[in-house]
Formats: sequence, C-alpha cells, structure tokens
Amino acid sequence: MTSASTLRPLVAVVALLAAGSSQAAIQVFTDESSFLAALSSYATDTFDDLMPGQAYDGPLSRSAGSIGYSAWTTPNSPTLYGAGSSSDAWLSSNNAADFIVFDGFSMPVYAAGAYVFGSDLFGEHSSTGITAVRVTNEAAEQSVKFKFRADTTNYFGFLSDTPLVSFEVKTLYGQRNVTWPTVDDLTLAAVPEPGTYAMLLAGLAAVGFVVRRRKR
Ligand SMILES: [Ca+2]
Repeated sequence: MTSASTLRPLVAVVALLAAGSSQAAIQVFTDESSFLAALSSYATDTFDDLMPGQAYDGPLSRSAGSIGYSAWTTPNSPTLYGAGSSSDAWLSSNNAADFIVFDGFSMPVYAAGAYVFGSDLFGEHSSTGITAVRVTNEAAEQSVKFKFRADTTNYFGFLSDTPLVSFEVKTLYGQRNVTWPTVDDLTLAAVPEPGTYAMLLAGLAAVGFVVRRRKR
C-alpha cells in the first residue's frame, strides 16, 4: 500500500518531464518576412558572387555575415553550379538528384531559412517538381517540409531551441521534368531567440547564485 502511494507521484513527474522535452522542437516558417520578424539578428548569403552557368568544385567555404559555413552536394556529384542571372545569382547542384547541404557552421546557429526552388539544365527557373528541405538540430530533431511547385517564392525558415547541425535541400521530379535543387538568400542566425535566451539567463542566474554563496 505505502510503496504504491510513493510510486505514483514519481510516475507523474516522469510524465511531466517527457511532455516538457517534447516541446523542445523546431519552429517552421513558410514566408521570409515572418521568419525574419522572429529573429533579433541575422545575416544573409545572397549567392550573388556566383557566375550563372559556372561549375564550382565543392565543398564551398562560404559565409553569411560573420557566420562561416560549408555548402556541398551529395551523393552523386561534388560539383555545385551557379544559376539565376548576373544580377541575382542562385546556388544549384550539378546533378539534379543530389542534395545541397549547408553545415559546418563556425558558431552555433539557431535559425536557418532560404528560398528553395527548381532550375533547369541552364540554371533558369523551372517550377516543375517538388522542393523538399530537411533541417537537423543538435538534439537530433528533424523537420522536413515540402512544396509541391518549385516556385521562386517558396520559402522555408526554421527556428530551433538547440543549435542546428544541417540544412539540406532536394527536388523530386518525374523522368520528363528534371529539376535541379536551387537556393537563394540563405539566412542564418547565431543569436538564440528570447525563449532560448530566457533559459540561458536562468542558467546564468543559478551559476551567479552559487558563486555568491561561495564568497561568503
Ligand atoms: Ca541571389
């Protein structure tokens, strides 16, 4: 009798902890303005230094503001491709079946977003096919989002409460309508947003309390 009554509250606490951890997740945005509005600071790589029609040996070392990162393709060809126009260049792959991967961030990155769409053999926009994006954070949580036309207005933004590990882009298409995955305006944010910031401050306050007690 007594052991059963002492066990119950413990089970309740475990259930609460499990519910709490499932809230730690990746928030998804599908338009650039609402994504940027959720960030306190960010930097964007426009890819406008790339030459449309030019091939680039991957991996590429690139940066968005002060955040360095790596851009590469897998699994078929390590070659990346400049797409779009000379006034607004995009990053694409050489092999239409490849993923474009952004990872190796030089500092913890909590948010990543980009325009993700399709381009044709010549690097010009192609709206055929489906674009898909997958992000993974350090808690091994993943978010996968699709858009069923590969339009240049397709935006995918992700805000995580743990640092992001990778942002991957792919297109899916039929045999007649081959579409290359294409990215523009990759935005990265290295500053945790208010929700995560509050947790950090609470942690710092706890540390401060311990330090103050030690001084007595
Ligand atoms: Ca651009």
